[in-house]
Amino acid sequence: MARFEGNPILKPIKDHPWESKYVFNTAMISLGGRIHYFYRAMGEDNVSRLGYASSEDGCHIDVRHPYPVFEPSCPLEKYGCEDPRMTLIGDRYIMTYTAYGDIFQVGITSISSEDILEMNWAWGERRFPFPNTWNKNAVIFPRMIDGRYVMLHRHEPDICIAHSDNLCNWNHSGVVMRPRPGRWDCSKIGSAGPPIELEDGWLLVYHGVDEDRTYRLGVTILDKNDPGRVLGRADKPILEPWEEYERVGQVPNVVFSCGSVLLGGNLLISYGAADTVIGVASFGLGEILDLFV
Ligand code: BMA
Repeated sequence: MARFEGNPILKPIKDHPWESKYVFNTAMISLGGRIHYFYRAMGEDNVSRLGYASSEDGCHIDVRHPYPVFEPSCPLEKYGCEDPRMTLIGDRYIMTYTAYGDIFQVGITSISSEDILEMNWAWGERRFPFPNTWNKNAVIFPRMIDGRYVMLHRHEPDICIAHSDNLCNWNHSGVVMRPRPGRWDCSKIGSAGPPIELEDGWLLVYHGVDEDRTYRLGVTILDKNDPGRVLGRADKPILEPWEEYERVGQVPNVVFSCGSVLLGGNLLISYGAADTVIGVASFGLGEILDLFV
């Protein structure tokens, strides 16, 4: 495992009122030979909006949009749109995020690949599939499984599963994984980015919170044809707050991921650090899979 030595890759920009204080949890996709980030930003008004940046290698950012690319648009989002995750289905990226109003709940929208490449922020309709339910950390699998779309979401404190025929209406259907008493993930858990398909299952990175509210990242493998079944769950976390930028900030001792990308034999994971800046870390896939044997 190696953190990028140039971390943090993204910091707040004082002169941009919407992202002057914190930039953190970020969707991460690989498209058109570049890595694209849609990151949560907070500024003067403490409302979360999404910013956009991109990079050839995921580490050195050379494009950054000066304005928010996604903002609250209705009372259900009055305090912000947080923690985006993106999954390619057909030629559209489906984005799940946390809509924060009187409660926080899952929001879903989408954007075409072409619009991302042209930096034309033409998002589709926004939907809120679990009305009046406190719910967040939703990730969608990149293909149908057994004829249905599949989502993992979080009814505190567990990772749960939901299914859909059309990506619009979702039926919650049970718990997939619970916190483990006495461990680093004892208090609550939630998916990081969308699951990644490997030969023998789905690799899911997730965050676990302990009694001291420290956020770490761990990994689990879900059954390829029945993703509600956990085949393996690594004992130890793969990333925990250690560097100063992960320990000190808006919320101390947090690494929180909303996406990763497989580049050759490496998994590049992006993460919000201390809810203040964004870092990346690279893991050999072999190194991760060894955690399950
Ligand atoms: C969670 C979310 C994340 C945040 C984390 C740590 O509940 O709000 O956006 O990174 O707490 O503060």
